[in-house]
Amino acid sequence: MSTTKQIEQAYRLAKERYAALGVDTDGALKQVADIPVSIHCWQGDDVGGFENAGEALGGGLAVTGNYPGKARTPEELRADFEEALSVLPGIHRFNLHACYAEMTGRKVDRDELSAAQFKNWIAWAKAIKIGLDFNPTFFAHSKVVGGVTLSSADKAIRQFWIEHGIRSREIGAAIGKALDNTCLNNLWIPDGMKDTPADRRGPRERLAESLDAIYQKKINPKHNVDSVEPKLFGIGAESYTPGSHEFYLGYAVSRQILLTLDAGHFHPTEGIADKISSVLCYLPEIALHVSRGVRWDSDHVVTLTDELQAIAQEIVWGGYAQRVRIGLDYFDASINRVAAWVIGARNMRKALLLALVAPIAKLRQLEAEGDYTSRLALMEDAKLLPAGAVWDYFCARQGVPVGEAWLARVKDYERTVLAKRS
Ligand code: RNT
Ligand code: ZN
Repeated sequence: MSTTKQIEQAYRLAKERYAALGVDTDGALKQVADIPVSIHCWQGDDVGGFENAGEALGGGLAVTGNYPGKARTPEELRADFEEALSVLPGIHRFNLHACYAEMTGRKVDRDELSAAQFKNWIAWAKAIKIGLDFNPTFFAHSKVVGGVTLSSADKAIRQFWIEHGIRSREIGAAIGKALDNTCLNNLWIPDGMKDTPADRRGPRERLAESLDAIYQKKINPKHNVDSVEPKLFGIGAESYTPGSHEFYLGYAVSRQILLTLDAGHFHPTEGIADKISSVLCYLPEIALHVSRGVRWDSDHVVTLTDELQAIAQEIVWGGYAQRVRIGLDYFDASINRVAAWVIGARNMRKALLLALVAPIAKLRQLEAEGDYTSRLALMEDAKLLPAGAVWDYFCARQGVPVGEAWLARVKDYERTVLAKRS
């Protein structure tokens, strides 16, 4: 491991190298810490939640692996997340799902949930000074009948889920108000069909109607902002999902709510980076679920791929840091879950840093001059600029372990805490 002196020396050299290309690394370090990344609660317990409803996950979501030590209680999940936070540089939020409700006394169903079941989460977030985001949970429940919720032909089923959506917005508003920090309320439904449908129109029209019922009530956008998340397909919903990209893009633009682009929800070679500046021509803000698709899975731990870097470049180079709510979305039960959080979150921030130290002004100038040869040449050489030294220095200044040193801490937590869970 490097000493503080070595880290500083390496940074000084890197800074000079970057400065020659017109890049201000000190400025980049100031910015990169302040971009909030919302970390999903569900990596900590395999999308289990705490309702103990005994329902299988379903909805095309599948978590594989049985690595020991998953959080079994809200207290454990909170402790695990704090452990992850302790090795993460920069600002983070925590993204809750409605199924992480804590029943106090009477068990309430999803259509009766209120902020009361989230008061411990709110108190905790306040205590550790993080913002919270929220998601209604439209899966792992007996009222998902025939794989559908808000698009169901059965009015009673639809109504139950509409009520859940309404309750979730009220919870989001209570969270935002209590924390004085806007809560992103993201809606994703599993609705779809395994095989070719005979009616593509009905479910979509019903879905739009259900959504209008959920979003009818005006809520102070300082407390809660709403977003809808499209998906191309899921396991068991391979042929049709009413909530497709076009459906929700049109819905979000016409209702002026947010759209959530999940990196794993499109065709395997279709990235979301290029969609950011397109959608932001028509919406004030969007949300991201940064994920990694692998073949038919859309939820592998985020790694520092070209796609991730392209996403971060679009956010940073486009000047959209204030208009894109970055969130992570993946779940892997085959490795240490705290480490999974850490790896994905650190990669997200590494990608943001890489975008911030790229010689973008120079690249833009070359482009404006029509010198595409030099643009390509610089873009490629810039890939091996000493960003690692900047990242190490950033981690050191943030008071978190440098390089892979975080792993020893998480392994220690595994030995002393996680391994004791049965
Ligand atoms: C599912 C969506 C959704 C979920 C979470 C658990 O494909 O990506 O965001 O991952 O709601
Ligand atoms: Zn998602």
